[in-house]
Formats: sequence, C-alpha cells, structure tokens
Amino acid sequence: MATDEQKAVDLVDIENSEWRESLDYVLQEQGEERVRELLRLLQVRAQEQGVSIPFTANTPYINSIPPDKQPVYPGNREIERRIKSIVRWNAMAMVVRANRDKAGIGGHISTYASVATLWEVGFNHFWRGRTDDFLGDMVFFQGHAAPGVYARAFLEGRLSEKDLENFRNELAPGGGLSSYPHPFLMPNFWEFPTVSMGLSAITAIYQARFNHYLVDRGLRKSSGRKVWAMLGDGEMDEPESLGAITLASREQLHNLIFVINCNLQRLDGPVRGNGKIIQELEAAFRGAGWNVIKVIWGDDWDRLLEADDSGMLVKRMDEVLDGEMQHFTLNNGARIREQFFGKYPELHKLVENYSDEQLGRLSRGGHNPDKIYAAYKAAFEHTGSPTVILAQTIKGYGLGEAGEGKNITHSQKKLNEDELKEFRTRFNIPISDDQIAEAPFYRPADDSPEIQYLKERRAELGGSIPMRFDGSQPMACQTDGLIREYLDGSGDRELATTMAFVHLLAKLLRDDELGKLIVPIVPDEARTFGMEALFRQAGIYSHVGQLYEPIDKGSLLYYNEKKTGAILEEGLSEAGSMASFIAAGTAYSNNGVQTIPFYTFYSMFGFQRVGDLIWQACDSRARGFLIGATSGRTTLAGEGLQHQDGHSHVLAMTPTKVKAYDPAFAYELAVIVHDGLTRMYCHQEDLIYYITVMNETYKMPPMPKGKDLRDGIIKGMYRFRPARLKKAKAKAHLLGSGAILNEALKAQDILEQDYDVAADVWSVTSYKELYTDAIECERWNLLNPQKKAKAPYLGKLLQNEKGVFVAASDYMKVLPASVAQWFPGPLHCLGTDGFGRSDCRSELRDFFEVDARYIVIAALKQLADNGDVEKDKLSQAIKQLDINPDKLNPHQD
Ligand SMILES: Cc1ncc(C[n+]2csc(CCOP(=O)(O)OP(=O)(O)O)c2C)c(N)n1
Ligand SMILES: [Mg+2]
Repeated sequence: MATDEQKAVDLVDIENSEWRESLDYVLQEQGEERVRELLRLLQVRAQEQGVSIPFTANTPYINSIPPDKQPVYPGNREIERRIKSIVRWNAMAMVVRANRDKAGIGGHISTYASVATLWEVGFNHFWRGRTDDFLGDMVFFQGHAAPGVYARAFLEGRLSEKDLENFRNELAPGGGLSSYPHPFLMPNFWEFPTVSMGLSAITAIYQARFNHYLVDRGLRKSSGRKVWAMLGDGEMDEPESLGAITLASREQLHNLIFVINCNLQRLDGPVRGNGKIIQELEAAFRGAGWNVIKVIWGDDWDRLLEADDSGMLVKRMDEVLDGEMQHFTLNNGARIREQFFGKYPELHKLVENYSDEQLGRLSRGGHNPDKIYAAYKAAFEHTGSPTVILAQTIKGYGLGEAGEGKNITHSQKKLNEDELKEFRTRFNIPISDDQIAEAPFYRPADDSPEIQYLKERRAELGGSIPMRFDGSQPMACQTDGLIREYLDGSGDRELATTMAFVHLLAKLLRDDELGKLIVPIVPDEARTFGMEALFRQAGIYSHVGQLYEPIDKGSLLYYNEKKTGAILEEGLSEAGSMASFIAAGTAYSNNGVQTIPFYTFYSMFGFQRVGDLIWQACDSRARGFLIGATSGRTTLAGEGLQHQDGHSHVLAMTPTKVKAYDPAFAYELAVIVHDGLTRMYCHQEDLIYYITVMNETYKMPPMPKGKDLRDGIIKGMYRFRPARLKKAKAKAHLLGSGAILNEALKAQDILEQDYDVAADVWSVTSYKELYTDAIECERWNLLNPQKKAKAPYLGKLLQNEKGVFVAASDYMKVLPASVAQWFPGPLHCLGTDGFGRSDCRSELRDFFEVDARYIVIAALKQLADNGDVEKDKLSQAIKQLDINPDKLNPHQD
C-alpha cells in the first residue's frame, strides 16, 4: 500500500511530467519564441503573487546545442582524425626531444593535447587565410600550445624537420622555433603574441572593435573577417581577460569569438576544484551580454540524457565538482560508475548495461568534432553580440598514466619508452618499437590522403595560418611643413608642451594626407590634457553614432560622438587603451592600413600600469606614439604620491624598441614627432616613440639659429645656451630636461652673476638615446679591437669641454647616472627619487632638490672638489640660496 508520502511524491512526478509535456507540445507546435513568451509570463505571474525567483545567470550543465540541432559534419571525420593524431604525435615529440637533448629547456605537451580537436576543427573548416581580396581571420592561439601549430605547419610543408628539432633552440645555426608565439622572433609566422596570460582576451576584443572602426572611418571595406581568441580556463582569472568583455557586447562585436578550453586545470592544479569554471564563466559572459555556447559533453552522453526520465542525470551533472571531474579520465570507468553514477540509484541503473571500459570512454564535448563544429557554426552565424564557446576537455588528453588529467600534467615534458609506445598505439602512429625511443617525427608522403586533404582544406580556406603579413607601403615623407611653425617658438605666449602637442595633433588630423590615418586614443583624460577641442574637430568614435542630444550640444567643444569619429575615447581603461594602441599600431600588418596611433595618457599610469601591454606592443611590432602627459614628479603640482611620475623614463629604458624623449620646448617636441613619423611610417621601422609632455606653461623659445640642432634633439642632447661669461674663473655644464631645463637656465644666470662661474646649458632630450648609442659603441669596440674605435655621440659632443657637469631632470637620478661614465668629467645627478607630495611646483622642486638653487650648489660643490672655487663659497651659497641642509630627505622621508 502506498503511503501518503509516496502518494505525494507520485503526484509531484505526474505534475512535473505534465508541465514538461506541455512545454514540449508548445515548442513543437509554436516554436521557441512562444516558449520564451510563456516562461516570461509565468515568471511575471509568480512575481505578482510574491514568489521571488532566485537570480541565475546559468543554464543547466549540459550542451547549449541539443543533438537534433547539430548540423551534419561537412568533413571527412576519419581522415581528420588521422591528421589530428599525427599532429598530436609531432607536437608531443617536439617537446620530448627538446628536453631529452637539453634538460630544462621546457615546453608543454598537455595543453595542446587538450585543445587538438578544438583547433583542428578550426583549421579544417573555419579559420580563413589571407587572399588577394580577403584579409583573413585573426586567430589568437593559446601561447603554450604552440607546438601543435608548429606540428601542423610541418605537415603542411611550411616547417622542416630541422625546424621542429630546433624548437626552443632559437640560437642554433639556422635558427629555431620560438617557445611561444612571438611576431618579433618569427615575423613571417606569428601574428599575435599570446603567452602573457590574459592579454590575448583584451587585445582580441580591441582588435575586433578596431576592425569595425576602420570600416566606419572608411579606411577599408567591410570584409566579414572574424577574430577568434583561443583561450585557457585558468587564463580567465587574469583581470585583463574579463576586464573588457562588456565593451565587446556593448559594441555588438559579432565578429568576435572566444573559445575557452575548459580542461578544468591550470598550472598547479584545478581551476575551480570546489566549483565549476564553466558555470562561473557562463554567468560572467551571459551577464555581460554575450552569446554563450557550452560544449560540455560528447555524443555518447546524448544517449544517456535521452534515456534518463528522472532528470537525475542533469542534476548530477549540475552538482559534480570540477575537482571530481578530474578523476573521470579514460581507463577510469569503474570510478566513474561508482562516484559519478553511483551517487543516485536511478543513475546507477541507467548505466548498468555499460562496461567499465565504455564508461571510461564517455567523452567530453571539447573532444568531439560534431559538437565543436555545431558550436563554431552557430558562433560564426550569430549576430548582434560576441560569442564565447566554453568547451570542456581533458588536460593531457591521451597521455595516459604520463599525465592525463593529473595535477602534474602541465609541466610534463618527458615520456619514457613505455609511455611513448602507449601514446603511439592509442593514436595509431606508424612508428615501430625499435624506433620509438627516438620519438621520431612522422610526416606521411605528400601524396598521402592525409597531406592531400589537409592541403586541400587550407587551400579552400584561403591558405595557411598563422601567417604574418607586412604589406605596408612606405608613405611619402612630406611632413616637414607640418612642424615648421613650432621651430619659431611661441613669442610672448606661454604654453605647456602638452598644449603644443595637442596643437600639433590637431594639425596632423587636419592634414590631407595623414589626417585620415591618425588615431588619437585617450582614457577619459582628454579634458585634463586640453584635448577637448578635438572632440568637435575629429569626433569621438561610436559605431552607432550619437543616439542622444549631448548636454553640451550648445557649446563649441561638445561631446561629439559619431560613426566616423577618429578619437578612441576608451573611458577609464589604460589597459583597453593600450589594446587599442596595439590594434592601431599593427594595422599596417593586420589590416593593410597604416594607421598612426597617438595614445595620450597620464604618464604615471603608463609604463608602470600597463608595462606588460607595452612589452607586448613591441613584440607585436606595433608602431606609434605613446604620449605621457602631466609628467614630471615636480611639474605635476598638487596631485601627490600616486600621480606624480618621476620614473616612467626609467621604465621606458626596458623595452628595446621604445624610444623615449623628455622634451622641454615645442620645437623639440615637433622635431621628435617628425622623426617618429619619418622612421615609422616613411621608413617602416618597428619602433614606438614615448614622449613625455608637461603642463607647466612658459614661453616656447625658437630653435636656436646658426646651426640645425635637429640632429642633437634626436640623438638626445645639444647645447641650448652657451655661457655668456667669457672670462670666468671656472666652468660648469648644466644639463636639463623637460620643464627642469628652465631651472638649469636660471642656475646659469645665478652662477654667472653671483659666483663668477661660466656655465653652458644643454638640453637633454633623451638619456635613453645617449645610453643606447654609447653601449652600442662600447660593444663594437669590444668585439673589434683591430679596427678604429668608435666614439659614442656623447663622447664626441663633449670631447673639448672642460669643467664640471650637473644633470637635473624631473625623473630619477639613475637616468643621467646611466650615462655618467661617458662624460669627460664628474657628473652630479639631481633627480626626483622618492614618493611625490601634494604641493606647488616651487615647493616640490625644493623638496626634491631639483630647482635652480640645487643646480647651483651641485656645480659649486664639484668645482670646490676640483679646487676651482674655494670651499667657503659652497657654504656661503647654501646660506645665500636659503637651502636648509636639515630638510626632509625626499628619498627616505
Ligand atoms: C601572466 C602570466 N602568468 C603566468 C604564466 C605562466 N603560465 C603559463 S600557462 C599557465 C597555466 C595556464 O592555464 P590555462 O589557462 O588553464 O591553460 P591550459 O594549459 O590549462 O590550457 C601559467 C600559469 C604566463 N604565461 N603568463
Ligand atoms: Mg586549463
């Protein structure tokens, strides 16, 4: 006899199945939209009755595309499987062999092992190469799975066996393959550097947006190209990975597809052992407005889901933790039965006719070509928003005991003979037992079905990828006229170098030739830099134009958004702005359009905040101008510790492709920008110009007459104002940079008028240039002792100079100190080491000891040390100049 309780349970079951059947019926008779409408009505009804429905951004832990919605797979599955197996083998063998020959050389096996199917479906059916009339898709490959890309290029005949042998052996005779995707190292192969985790996602988003920008600005035709970012699940923890996803949906980037390889593991262990990374990412992306497609289970699970009337299978799928899933690898059927299905009697029964072996073979969606193809096709065809595909895979798939699904798998680089045999047998590679220990590479003959098929597929899709193009055309170098006016100075008008820069940028934007190529980028700081005049002139880019009337429409400088706008106003995102800089700076290669980015930012939030993206920009061979505005630790008054930049020029020393300048005057700035345009866009050099500009206003002098100083400005130093005192008892040289050059000029007056010391004032525009030139000469001299020694520019410039040297800048002392050894006499460095303070310029310059008074006493000190002036003079000067020797030490206090 059924108890009351049992009756209630039965009733619930009946009710459940009635509701389900009704839904199935409506779906069948009236379609999806009607189902959605009814669910919406039910939700409203429930809410009206006070039933609160908990928020969930998640869908059940099953595939988003049901089996009956899967398209027919268009390829030859059997041959594709063979090709994939061979690529797997060679990718693994590359790493094993590299580490056998050179212990500790590194490389990764397990990541490619997990993504192989995801990538092969892309290679065979989706990713289009560049042709004469199509730019090709942009594919960002997960960096440490690079061996798989090399292994495929080997089958295509693009790489030789020798190349593969020299994986991670780049300095071998004839060169080798770089560890990861680096356009700097393999400029004809890799397009996107991806191995600084997190940067792929954000740079891919901005590349996708920049593709729209170019079309909207009329710089190229719409092409339908897609941007595919192949990412890792662990990688999604980086803030840059998720940091820009709302931009992608806001901008409706349906040209963007993320594929996240959810092997549930990162380097040390599970990504979310106690949770579910796929569900977590689904919620984040759905919440951000993306189209989310989950590819979790392989097709053998479809039959189980179909057979399960209890709903318990989905329940179990929903609750199983990623940490548990790691146990459910191949050969682990008994455990799967016990721990996955065994939890509920209904499920245990569901698989009672399955052998352990069958359970072990139940596959994940990310290893199933049908499921992947269906997801890719849906993503390809989706409109209105970007798509993310969350594909579940097994890390180290196929490695068996050597590492499949194990926590150590990420770092597994060696396979012993038995493990190699197991791998070979599993993937059916024709290598005999007596050869196996060598782990030879395997490439079927050119006329084999595999190679033929692979080549046909790539030919059909427009050719090999990845392939980096460098089709940019040198531009005409007619920019002289653009800078002429700045060489004459500002007369009585007081200007800051920032204002001069904005003026120059406006002028470039108006230029008939260059204007259309200029891409001003700014992270919500345009007004700070006085750039708002550009809003009206150039427009702020918005794909949809301006859908509202701006509040300041009546004013001259209103917030003018438009579809053809040139300015990328990135909001408060320096990382996003840098990603835009990379997109614009590499458009010459990726888009066949030589756009010229000018990214203007608070200099404090440049190198130290987005240094890795700047590093990546160099690897990407990006070209453009980085403008560090409001720079200088004492020149930016008021803002204090976290804003005052006295070190970006030190950080700018690090990436070799960055040229760094700290100009004092408008003409210097103009000459430097002109040089940048000439070298990057006329001569096609892969360089980035970092120029700091400041907000202190003063009269901009004309470029001194008599001799063209442009060469000195570019090389880093020239004499700006020679001593006027002809007969003096001592000589000093005062070096100044940026706004601090004015302090050197004041010091010159004081020294000459009050201390009978003649002083030359030099403008140092770039310590980095001086340093780079000097170390180049030194290196050459070291290696060529028989030849005539080369003298560094600095040495030549100062060879006839006598006296002492004092350098002062708004940056750290280490900057001038870096070139001290090439001076003909002692160099005293003044600079702004220490944390900034909120105060006025004069107080700050006293605090940091960089004003004219300190320059004077630094010169007198050295002259006193040399015996050229009496020691008393120095003590007198300290008093006369009102310097407090007991003041706070800016470096320590
Ligand atoms: C910024 C950064 N930090 C650390 C690393 C080192 N690293 C390389 S791969 C990796 C784990 C990646 O895990 P996941 O994204 O899940 O990729 P999988 O190998 O599992 O596919 C780490 C920590 C890196 N390359 N970049
Ligand atoms: Mg992972």
